[in-house]
Amino acid sequence: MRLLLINPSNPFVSVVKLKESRWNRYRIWKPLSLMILAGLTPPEWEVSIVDENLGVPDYLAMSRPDLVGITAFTSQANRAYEIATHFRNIGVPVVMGGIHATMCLNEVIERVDSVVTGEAEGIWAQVLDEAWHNSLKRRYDGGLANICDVPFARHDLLATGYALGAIQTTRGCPLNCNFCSVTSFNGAYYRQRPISDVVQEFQSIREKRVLVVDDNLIGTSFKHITRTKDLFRAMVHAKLRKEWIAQVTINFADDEELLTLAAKAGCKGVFIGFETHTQEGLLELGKKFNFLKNRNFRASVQRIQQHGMLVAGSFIIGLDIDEQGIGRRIAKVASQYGVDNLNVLFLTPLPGTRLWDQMSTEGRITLDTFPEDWKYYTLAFPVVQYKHLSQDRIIEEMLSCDRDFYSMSHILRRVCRNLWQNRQPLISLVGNLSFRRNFQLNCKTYADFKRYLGNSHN
Ligand code: B12
Ligand code: SF4
Repeated sequence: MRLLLINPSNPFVSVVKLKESRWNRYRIWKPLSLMILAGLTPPEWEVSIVDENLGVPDYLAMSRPDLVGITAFTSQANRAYEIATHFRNIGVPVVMGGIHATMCLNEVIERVDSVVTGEAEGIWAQVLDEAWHNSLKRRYDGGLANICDVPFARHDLLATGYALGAIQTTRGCPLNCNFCSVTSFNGAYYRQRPISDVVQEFQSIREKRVLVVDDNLIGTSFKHITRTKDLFRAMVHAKLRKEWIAQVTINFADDEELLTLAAKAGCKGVFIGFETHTQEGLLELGKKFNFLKNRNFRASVQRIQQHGMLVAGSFIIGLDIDEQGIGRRIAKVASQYGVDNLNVLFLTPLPGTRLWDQMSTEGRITLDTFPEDWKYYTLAFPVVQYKHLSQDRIIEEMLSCDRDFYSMSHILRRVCRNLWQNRQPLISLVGNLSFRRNFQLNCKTYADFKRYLGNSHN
């Protein structure tokens, strides 16, 4: 029996725009969910993975699978349905799982043969067995997996074309920020994989560079940090010789031993969600823990950088407190913090989040022709009514932020600093140029988006 697993593309997501920007090739990650599903699949199935981010194949020319499994974030849902329709039309059953299928079960179940909600580890074997015997159910629920059951992902699949491999060491987050899906999807309990599994799996990754996909690698308590340090020690001991990047909270900067061990274990950069520079903003987003009293963000960023790591900062634009001028303000704050890269996203209600409930109750969701409009839920489009900023205005704010932060003079200043500090100047240059190019491409994308809004949503 042949199983084909598919990661759908969304043309609005920058990593897909490889033709328009060659810099994006350095940002392509392997789709971990499908590699884990492949890892859970018994050997009697012949598994292959198609990642449409690297190009959409001619499905008709491929040998016909017996079962298709599709994953999708919300922004990939439209394309997922197109693929599902194609395979169902030729008589191949389609199973869909992942975050969108879990949050929008009723929508998805109308468009595929079977939906798997939650995490797959506890249920995938049963799904396959019933597919094998032609008795697929319409719905399965994996719930939250026992973290020790997470298998090694099939890192041997998808051999070429990727800048980074991927691995996951923890799941879940207790913090439940209002815009984020993680607590409702992966649960509030922070689950950590056994250290020996993580180290062994790291060794099986082919790529030199790896994305640790954890939402927060260091966790939220002393106990979590102690485990993270043990993990780093084991990675050093195993002489992995991998270079990796991960998402952490700013609290990463508060523990010198943690920073030293992370750098020794191969950490080359961290991604930190600052979200906003004001206390009111953090309260609005429910991200209170970022607001440690008297935290000096610049000093915190510098402490991380002193260990040779790059810091990419993420901010959200479109909070109720944001007014005209917020774009340039964010660019200025990010420069003051001294981050090496800046990623600004529009405040976007994703299904299943507290923000979604709030925005829909208040009738503020403007792009609401679903499923068509899901493709704009990439956090790079303004999909709701913002309190003080019209849709045109907020796009201008986003562009002015990027124009400012990614001006050639600012890029050169940052890269010279990296050179001077001997802190990955090349990666910093590539990262900055990639963001700058995507900003240029976005100008055209926004013009098209405004036309779409004008025509279909008045
Ligand atoms: C890594 C990551 C990325 C990487 C993806 C790399 C890659 N190639 O996979 C990058 C940086 C590219 C990325 C981009 C985006 N991301 Co992202 N990302 C994540 C992150 C941190 C981890 C995802 C992951 O790999 N998890 C590990 C795997 C094993 O878990 P999983 O995907 O959930 O899969 C399990 C189950 O869902 C299930 N499953 C999944 N698929 C299938 C399919 C079948 C058939 C079955 C049976 C089961 C099944 O089984 C798996 C094992 O249990 C998540 C947060 C999170 N905790 O999930 C956010 C997250 C998925 N991202 C999110 C968002 C919003 C985005 C972006 C839209 C915006 C952005 N700029 O971040 C873009 C969109 C990309 C696109 N293509 O459209 C949201 C999605 C919410 C939603 N409703 O869609 C999340 C949840 C974060 C959040 N704060 O809410 N992301
Ligand atoms: S944004 Fe980060 S800290 Fe907040 S709930 Fe999501 S994963 Fe947790």
